[in-house]
Amino acid sequence: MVFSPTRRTFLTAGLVGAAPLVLSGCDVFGLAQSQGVNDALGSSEDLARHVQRLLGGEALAPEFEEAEMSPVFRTNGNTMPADSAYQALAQRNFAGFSLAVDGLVERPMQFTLAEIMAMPSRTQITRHDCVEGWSAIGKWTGVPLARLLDQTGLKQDARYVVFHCADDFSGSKYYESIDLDAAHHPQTILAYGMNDAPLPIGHGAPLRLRVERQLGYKQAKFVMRIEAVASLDSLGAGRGGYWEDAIGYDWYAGI
Ligand SMILES: Nc1nc2c(c(=O)[nH]1)N[C@H]1C(S)=C(S)[C@@H](COP(=O)(O)O)O[C@H]1N2
Ligand SMILES: [Mo]
Repeated sequence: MVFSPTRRTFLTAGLVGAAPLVLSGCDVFGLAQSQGVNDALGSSEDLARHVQRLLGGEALAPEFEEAEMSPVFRTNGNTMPADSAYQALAQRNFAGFSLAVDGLVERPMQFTLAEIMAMPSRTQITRHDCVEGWSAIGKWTGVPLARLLDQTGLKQDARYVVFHCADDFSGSKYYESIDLDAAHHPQTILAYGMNDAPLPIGHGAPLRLRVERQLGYKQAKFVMRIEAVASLDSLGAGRGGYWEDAIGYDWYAGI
């Protein structure tokens, strides 16, 4: 055991409680675009992230039994990218697909689906929590993201991993990002299987991210390219993800 209950209570009350205060203070003054507030937002999110690490360390998200799997796992968000290149790949059952891993890596690489499926895999039964208020338990099979990053290597200045997706909302492609701790977490996988079957298109075929200690919108579907970056500033509006930029969802989104 790492912390006594007293210490845990203290940390939770003292630190987790502090982060929303910083945020609402920013909103009250309507300064959301100013640099100072971006710094404040950054540090409060950093704080929430560090507190989760402090309390849970590299803890695993809960895993469930087969009997606990949801009979229906609904889809959400986009269920079929409009992109014609994606649709051409889908028609060939993704035979011509390859995943690009580039940016601040030592060796930019392309991985075919066959190569990815030949790598060591992980299967996990986890609960997906959507911020809109629904959850579902499903079984995911895929390659640990850490195995791909082992192959490409990361440059010293890499701090985040960005997922570029095939689908869009009104012409803006979906994207998400996670930090390197989440990227190397053992339950962070690029899933190609769901519930003992190939990942359906509606759930993000051919590859979708599972980053199990974070909310549903972080679980990027239709991942075409992974990019290692030093900063999220030049990605979209700079908040690290499609919904973060569009409607201000939290970037870290820990659960
Ligand atoms: N590319 C992409 N990824 C996405 C979305 C999306 O619309 N496009 N929606 C997100 C949201 S809000 C949720 S809750 C989950 C839904 O995953 P599911 O369709 O497998 O249930 O995917 C997330 N990842
Ligand atoms: Mo969601």
